[in-house]
Amino acid sequence: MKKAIITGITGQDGAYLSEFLLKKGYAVFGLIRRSSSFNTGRINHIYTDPHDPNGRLKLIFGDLTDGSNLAKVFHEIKPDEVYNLGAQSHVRVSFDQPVYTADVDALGTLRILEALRSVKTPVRFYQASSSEMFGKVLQTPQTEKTPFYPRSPYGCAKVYAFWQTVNYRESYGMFNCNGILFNHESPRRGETFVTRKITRGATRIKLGLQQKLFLGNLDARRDWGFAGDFVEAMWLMMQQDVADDYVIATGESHSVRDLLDETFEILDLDWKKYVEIDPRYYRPAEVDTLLGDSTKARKVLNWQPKVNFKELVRMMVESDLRLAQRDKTKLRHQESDEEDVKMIMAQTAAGSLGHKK
Ligand code: NAP
Ligand code: F7E
Repeated sequence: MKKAIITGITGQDGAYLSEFLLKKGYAVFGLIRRSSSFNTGRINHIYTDPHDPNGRLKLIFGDLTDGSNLAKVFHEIKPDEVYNLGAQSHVRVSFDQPVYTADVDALGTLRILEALRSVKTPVRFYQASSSEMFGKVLQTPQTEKTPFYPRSPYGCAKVYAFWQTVNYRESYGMFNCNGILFNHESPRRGETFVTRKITRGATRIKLGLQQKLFLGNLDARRDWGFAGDFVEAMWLMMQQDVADDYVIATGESHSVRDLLDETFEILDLDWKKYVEIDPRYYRPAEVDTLLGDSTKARKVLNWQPKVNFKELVRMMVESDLRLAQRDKTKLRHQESDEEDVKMIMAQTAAGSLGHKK
């Protein structure tokens, strides 16, 4: 049975990739950070009892800032494949925490590469590189040959990790792949990324749970795909005879405004009545437009996306509508529970007063 280690298993891609690898028959080992609150919501449905000898998903505490722990984990597990999906992945936040972002996203990758270099069994490494590396694009559409021009601390950290992944491949003959993935989304997307922020906000507005939606730059354009499709490409890269780097994208670009049109139209609402611009969501430097050309992946990996933009938005709206409905029901129950508690307390007070008399 093949063994895979996934860093960032609690994130959007980690959840989809775990499901995918478990279906392929892998034993999956996920690195998780200690948290004061539960952070395994996206993988609870596939988590098995840690004492079950047949359980194929195991979680291990670890952190990309702790190299000695990474080395220990790799030596103990001796994985066939390592997928490095862990990152401080929010571009806006990287401007507030540039040093931390570099520590996790850039040096974290280097720590993994150094630890893997000393593992004696053959191991393949996947690095979650990003279209953010193209930044202020020097060519459209972007391919594996397009030079990088990162526009954020996040983009810069990912460029560093990209080149170290290549450098370790060329210096030590390691099987290292970079997947240069363009934006990919899903119902499991973090709530502060723009797609999910919009589908979540719009569905809550529809059900009366929220009045307004505050956004930043509506003119930015992205090549948005479905995360479930994109994790297949990660795995395909790791099954090739030769390690290489691939752009993974849909080849279609839409603006944030298009996303608003599509989402609010499904809900039969006019977004202009609800959306307000909040400068807090602007970035010091913006990536205006991204469009990927994944011809190489389509030819070599025989990969292609299955879900298009419209289907993706509908999938996210339907899922968020279900969650909003659940929140509304919970709120109603909370209100009636509150009434019940008040009534019981009033009756108890009256009773205990009566008892005292
Ligand atoms: P995500 O949902 O933000 O998940 C990030 C994961 O990294 C979470 O599991 C998080 O753990 C973990 N993490 C954060 N800091 C860590 C640390 N110090 N040590 C170990 N783990 C840490 O991201 P995603 O969308 O799944 O993306 C997966 C990877 O692909 C990331 O590297 C991202 O930068 C890259 N990428 C994403 C896209 C995209 O459009 N989604 C495109 C290109 C590249 P907690 O749950 O504890 O926070
Ligand atoms: O922003 C604009 C914002 O945060 C998309 C990460 O997964 O993909 C992601 O990075 C665009 C930007 O994604 C809001 O200015 C407007 O132009 O959803 P986002 P991102 O920055 O493209 C890449 C490929 C990664 O690798 C990253 O890890 O939308 N925008 N208004 C907004 N963005 C946010 N978050 N919130 C707003 O209110």
